[in-house]
Order: sequence, then C-alpha cells, then structure tokens
Amino acid sequence: MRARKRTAAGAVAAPAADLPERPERMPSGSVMERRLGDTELFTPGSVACPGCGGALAMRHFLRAMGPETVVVIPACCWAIIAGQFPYASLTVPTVNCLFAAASAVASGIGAGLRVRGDRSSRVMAWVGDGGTYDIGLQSLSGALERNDDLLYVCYDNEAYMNTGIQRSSATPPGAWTTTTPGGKDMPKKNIMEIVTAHRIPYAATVSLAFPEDLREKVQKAREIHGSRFIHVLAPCPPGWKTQSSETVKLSRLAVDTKIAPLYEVENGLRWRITVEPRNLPVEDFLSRQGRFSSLGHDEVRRIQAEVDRNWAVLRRQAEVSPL
Ligand SMILES: Cc1ncc(C[n+]2csc(CCOP(=O)(O)OP(=O)(O)O)c2C)c(N)n1
Ligand code: SF4
Repeated sequence: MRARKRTAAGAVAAPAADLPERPERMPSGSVMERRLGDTELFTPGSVACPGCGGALAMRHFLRAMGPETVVVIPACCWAIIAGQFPYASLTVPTVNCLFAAASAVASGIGAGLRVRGDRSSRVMAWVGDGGTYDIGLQSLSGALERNDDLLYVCYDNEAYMNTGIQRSSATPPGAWTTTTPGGKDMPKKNIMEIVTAHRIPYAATVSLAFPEDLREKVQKAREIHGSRFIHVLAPCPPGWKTQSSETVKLSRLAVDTKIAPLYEVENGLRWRITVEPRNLPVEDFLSRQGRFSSLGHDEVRRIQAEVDRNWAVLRRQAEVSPL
C-alpha cells in the first residue's frame, strides 16, 4: 500500500489499492503509441495541471481527427490551456467563444466551410460538462435537432473546475464540491439519454484508459456528416482530490465499475457496448478520490444500486436494438 499524498488542491488523496498497472487487454505503452499514430497536434508544455484528463483527452482526439480540424472552445479550463498566439498549445485553428455558444459557433463555422467548398475540414466543439449539461444545453439541443454538421465533445470533469470546483448537473451523487460541501444529494444528469433522444447519426462514450477504442470511435465520427456527440470522462486531480498519476487508472476503474460504460449509438436507436466491464464494485473507484471521502456505507450502497440499474438499462437497450 502506498503512502497518502497531498493533491494540488492540498487535500489528502485516497491511497492506491493494489490493482494491476496494466491489465492484459492493454498493450504496452510503446505498442500503443505506434498504433495511435504520431501526428501530435497538441504541443507539450501547456498550462494544464499535471494529470489533467481533459488535456490528455484532447491529445488523443486530435491525433485521431488529424490536422484538418477546427476546434471551438467556450469558457472552461480548455480556454486557458489552448492559450493565446504566439503561445497557443494547439497547432490547428482554434476559436474561443462564449460559454453557452459552442454548438452555435461550431454550426456556423461548419456552414461557412461548406459555402467555401471545403468538404475535408471538420469542426470539433470541445466543451466541459458545465458548458454541455447546463449552460450550453439549449444551443446543443438546437444544433442536434437541426442535425448540424459538427463533432461535439464533452470532456466531463464533473464540475465547474475553471472557476474553483462548483457543482454542475454532471457532478455525481455524494461528490464534494465547493457548492456541495456535504456531498451532492442529487443524481448525475444522463446526458447520453438526452443526446440520443435527438436521434443524431452517432453518439458514443470513450475513456482515456482505452485509447484504441477512443481512436476507432473518433475516426468513425470524423467520417460521418451531421451531428456527432462523444462523451469522455476527464479526471481532474485538484477537483477530484486525486493524485495526478492516477488519471488513467481512475478512467479504467470508471469503466470497470460500470460507472462510465463504453458504448456507441447510431441514429439514437441502435446500441453497442464496446468494452465489457470487469464488474468491480463502485467502491474501488470512489475510495481513491478525496471528493468522496465523507461517503458512508449506505451512500455507497445507494450509488452501487443506481449504477447497477443504469447498467441494466444500457445492457437491455443493446440487446433489444443492437448495432
Ligand atoms: C455566461 C458565463 N457565466 C459564467 C462564466 C464563468 N466561467 C468561466 S469558465 C466556467 C466553468 C466552466 O465549467 P465547465 O464547462 O465544466 O469546464 P471546466 O472549467 O470544468 O473545464 C465558468 C463558470 C462565464 N465565462 N460566462
Ligand atoms: S483544474 Fe482540472 S480540468 Fe482544469 S486544467 Fe486542472 S486538472 Fe484540468
């Protein structure tokens, strides 16, 4: 058992349990690097916190999307990480916009590219959970209802991190934030159900711990026209009160505890689970994070029951209407 360490936020992180560093289904780092390709479009040395899941997610997504990508970023941590010319961290065109407006701006840029006869560039809206689940939800719904041509990515760190860890409707039950000091007492909004209800061509969830699955889905989404939505859980060491070295491990545990299952949905109707979880108890995920440190046994049992319920619904959808 490792000693407890202090996180960037000053809190004591939960100790690391004895999990294998790399399960057999994961290839080694160098093999993985070769398979993922070598076009780095996110330069090293950004201002992201060490271990930022959102930063690692951008790296994987851009490698899969390629250089003909226009990135639209509203107010969020990524507005800072992207930086300003001449210190910008992305080597592709990047547009900053108002907090609620990412979908509308991305739709407009997509329309502009079409007018100019550019059929090869893709527009990727890159938005936090606050900008997706809460403040940008109406413009997202409008774009999806029109089936506008954009890839919308929600990097979900489960709170408003850039302004100091306030709860969002993506914050999970029991989690500490500065506005839920006793732990949030409401469930996490199910954004995938909302998105798939728009019957868009493609929606998927991906994980930082399964980069090949991520790459396949992003490349598939790239080739589809119309609205595509991808959700990636993005651990945030200061906000989750975790060690920066745990980001990928936590991402894997989120999948294996069924808290963040991996699946894809076509036209809102056909579902496929892409990675079979190892069915670990939710406690394995929760106990490594300082933000859940005040949870009692009853609360953990309730969270487990909710996760099991959600998983049963997902499994049923994939059986009844498979992809
Ligand atoms: C209309 C508006 N309200 C509030 C803000 C302040 N603000 C800037 S970033 C941010 C948090 C964004 O949270 P999220 O979308 O979850 O992204 P994260 O910071 O977690 O990456 C807030 C509240 C703003 N810029 N504009
Ligand atoms: S606060 Fe969290 S989301 Fe923001 S840069 Fe740091 S680790 Fe990333």
